[in-house]
Amino acid sequence: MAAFTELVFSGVQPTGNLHLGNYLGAVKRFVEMQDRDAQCLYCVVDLHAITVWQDPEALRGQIREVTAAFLAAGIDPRRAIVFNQSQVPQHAELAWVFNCVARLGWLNRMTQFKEKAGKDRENASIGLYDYPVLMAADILAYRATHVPVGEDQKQHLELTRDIAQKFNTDFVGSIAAHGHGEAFFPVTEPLIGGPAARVMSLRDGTKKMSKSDPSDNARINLTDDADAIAQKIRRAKTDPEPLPSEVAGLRERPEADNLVGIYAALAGITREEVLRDFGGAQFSTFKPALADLAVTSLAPIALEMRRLTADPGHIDAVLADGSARAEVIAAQTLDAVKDIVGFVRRGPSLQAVR
Ligand code: AQP
Repeated sequence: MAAFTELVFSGVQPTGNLHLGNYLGAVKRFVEMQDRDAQCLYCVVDLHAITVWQDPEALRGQIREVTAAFLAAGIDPRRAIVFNQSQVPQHAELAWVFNCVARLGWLNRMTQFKEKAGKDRENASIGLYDYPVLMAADILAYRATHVPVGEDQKQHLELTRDIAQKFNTDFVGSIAAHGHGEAFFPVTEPLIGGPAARVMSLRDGTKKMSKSDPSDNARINLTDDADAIAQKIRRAKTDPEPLPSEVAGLRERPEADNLVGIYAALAGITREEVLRDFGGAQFSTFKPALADLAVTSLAPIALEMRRLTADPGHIDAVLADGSARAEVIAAQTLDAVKDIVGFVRRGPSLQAVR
């Protein structure tokens, strides 16, 4: 592997209905990260997907669809490593070690579990509860330094940092004895930000745009055609006031703020710059401009996704190649972790080699 200064990891669940929030908050930024001096790994996190029930045949299609979205958005599988989690067994293996490092109290604080489990908590899968520990393993199996995600993942990223630090502290002597200095795992930097870190529902500006929203009008799907995109933006909830000329004027106006944020992220500019052009405009002027921009940006991605998903053999080959490359890195981490923890493993331990 070439010597990069950064190692970037992120993932998307193949749970269907990939939407504008996933694109602007995550996938579009994955593409931008390729231009940094970084090894990028982008993962279709299928082990995470089964923490809630998935129809097996549909799941296979959804894994290929997320992969197609990665490629159609501009991720180059020769530069980045594109793979699916279940093909690299080290994710689950490291998650077990981290289950023994993470504390129950830490997981009890995770708000996403509370939201997703709802009132029927006793009936939620153990996987759903343990999701953030597996996420820490996804990231740290590659000792990733940077993780681009949407704002909803902030708490999980903090847990990843806590697990890395506790592992480094618990095993400090063994880490040094095996030649890794004072710390084995990096304290990963979350990359959350930009105007679309949290894209909101088109029907309710206080709710996150989400795959599981029962209203299809609440989100723009990456597979929507031009007519559907334009219609959803036309029908998006707004208030009766014109757009303000200053960002401060978007406070207390969640729907207006959301649409301005979406415009800014699609155009690659700031909210301030959007308001410089549209301050004082009515939504009857702004919405068609936003619809045009969204269609121009998203329609080519949808078209390319359709072309790619028509050839599942090609997608499977991309995933197989990426998984093999990912496993080389993850296996090195796991070998070292086993030595540090005190397991006896097949093959010479790093200590014996020295
Ligand atoms: N609304 C959003 N705005 C910005 N970023 C978002 N992300 C998700 N929703 C938004 C980011 O997309 C990446 C992949 O997300 P995921 O597939 O792992 O799962 P998710 O967060 O569970 O997606 P949903 O849509 O929120 O699904 P449900 O309906 O199940 O809750 C992540 O980086 C995420 O931050």
